[in-house]
Amino acid sequence: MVDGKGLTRRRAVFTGAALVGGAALMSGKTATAAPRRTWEKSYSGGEPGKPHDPPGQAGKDYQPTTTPGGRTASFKVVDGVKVFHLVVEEVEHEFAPGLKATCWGYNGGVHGPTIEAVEGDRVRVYVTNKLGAPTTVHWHGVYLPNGMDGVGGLNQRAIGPGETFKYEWTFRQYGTFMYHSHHDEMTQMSMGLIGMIVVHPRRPPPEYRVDRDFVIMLSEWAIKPGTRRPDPNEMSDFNILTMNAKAFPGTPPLVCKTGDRVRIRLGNLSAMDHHPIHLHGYYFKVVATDGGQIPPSAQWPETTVLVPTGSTRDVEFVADAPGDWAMHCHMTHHVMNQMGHGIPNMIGVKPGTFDKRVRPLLPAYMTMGQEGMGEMATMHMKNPKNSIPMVGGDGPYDAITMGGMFTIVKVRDQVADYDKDPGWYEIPEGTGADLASAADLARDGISV
Ligand SMILES: [Cu+2]
Repeated sequence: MVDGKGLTRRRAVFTGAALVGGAALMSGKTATAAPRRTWEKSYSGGEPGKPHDPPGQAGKDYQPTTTPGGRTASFKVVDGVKVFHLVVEEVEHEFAPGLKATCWGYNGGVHGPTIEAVEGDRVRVYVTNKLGAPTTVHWHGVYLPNGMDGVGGLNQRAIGPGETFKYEWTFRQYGTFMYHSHHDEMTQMSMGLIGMIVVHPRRPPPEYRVDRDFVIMLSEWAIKPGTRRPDPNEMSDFNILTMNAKAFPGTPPLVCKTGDRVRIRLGNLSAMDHHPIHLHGYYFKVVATDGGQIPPSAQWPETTVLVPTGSTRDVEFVADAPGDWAMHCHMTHHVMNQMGHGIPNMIGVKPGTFDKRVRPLLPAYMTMGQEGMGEMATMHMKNPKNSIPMVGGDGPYDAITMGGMFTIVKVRDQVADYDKDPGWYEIPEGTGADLASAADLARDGISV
C-alpha cells in the first residue's frame, strides 16, 4: 500500500499519479500504476478559495441520513454556499423517561444536530456562544485550512460568551466525521458539546447506495442518582451510556424493511471508553472509518465492531431477517443505567431472618442482589427523584433487563413509516424458544 499514512492518502487525492511514483521510490519498489480507489474518483471539490461544486441537494445528490433520537442540522444556501448556524447553550435534556439533566448542547438539543453535506459543498458555519464559558468547535476528521481547525489557543482564540465566530471550508472528502468543542474539552464534551458530520460522495459508486443510513453518536456521562448536572470530573465510573444522548429504554428503534441495505455510522466521543457495538441476527462489514472508505477487498465480516473513542466506524449489512434484533455495547456495565459500583457482592447470600431483624431499625430494608440484578427490572421500586432504574424496559414477554447503550433494530416485511415504532415483532408460531414439554424431555432423554 502506498497510502498507509493519512497525510499521504490525503495528498493522493490531489496528486495521485505523482505520489505513486514518489512512494514507490521511497519503498524501493518498482512504480506500478496503483488503482485509483472509488472514493478518490468521486472527489470533485476545490481547494479553499478555488471553485467548489454547486450545493448538493437531498434526494438528488444524496439520500438523507437518519439520526435516531437526534436530528439533522438545517441550513440555507447563500450564493452557492451552505450556511449553518450552531448556537452553543445550556439545554434541559431527557436521557430516558424519568431522567433529565442540565447539559450543554447545540441549537436547543443534546448532542448537536448531524451536519450533512456533499463532497465539494462549500459550507459556512456560524457558531454563537451563549454559554458563560468560552468555547470553540473542532471538525474532527475533516480536511480544512489550518485556521479552521478549531483548537482553542492553537488555531484561533476561543469564542467568548456572547460572540459569534465563522468557520468556512469546502468538503474535499466524503465519509463520517464528528464535531466537538476543543476548548476545555474534558468539561465541554462531558457536558454534551459533540455532534456528527456526514459527507456524501459527489459521484457515489454503486455500492454506496443504501436504503437506510443511520447515524449514532456514542457517549458517556456521570450523573449521580438524584442530581441533574453531568459531572465532568468523573474519570472512570460513568453511569449513563448513550446512543445519540439517549439511554435505553429511551433509545428509539432503528426501523428497516426486509431486504433493505442498511448503513450504520457509529461515532464515539466518550470521555474515557471504547465501545464494542454488537448487532444480533446479522453480520456486517466494516466499510469505513473517519479516515475514509475501506476498499472492498479489505473489509471483513464482524458481528461486533469496536468503536474507539475519537473514531467513527461505518458498518453495512442487508436486513434480510425480520425481527426485533438487539444492538448494544457489549461491555456489560455499559448496558446499565446509573449503576453504583460501591456495593457488596450479594450473589449466593442467604439472608434468612436478617431482613426481619433489620426492619425495626430500617423499616423498608430488603436484602437484594442474591440472585443478581435482573429482578430490579421488574420490581418498580421507587427511585430517587430524577433517576431511572439500573435496568428495565418493557418487552413483549418480560421486562428487558438492559439499560444504557442498547437499542433495537426492527426489521419488518411491511413498513408504512420509517419514523414510527412498528411495535413488537410477532414471532411466528413454533419458531421461538419455549418451555420444554414432558414429551420433548422424554423423547430426547433429558432428565431434570
Ligand atoms: Cu460501551
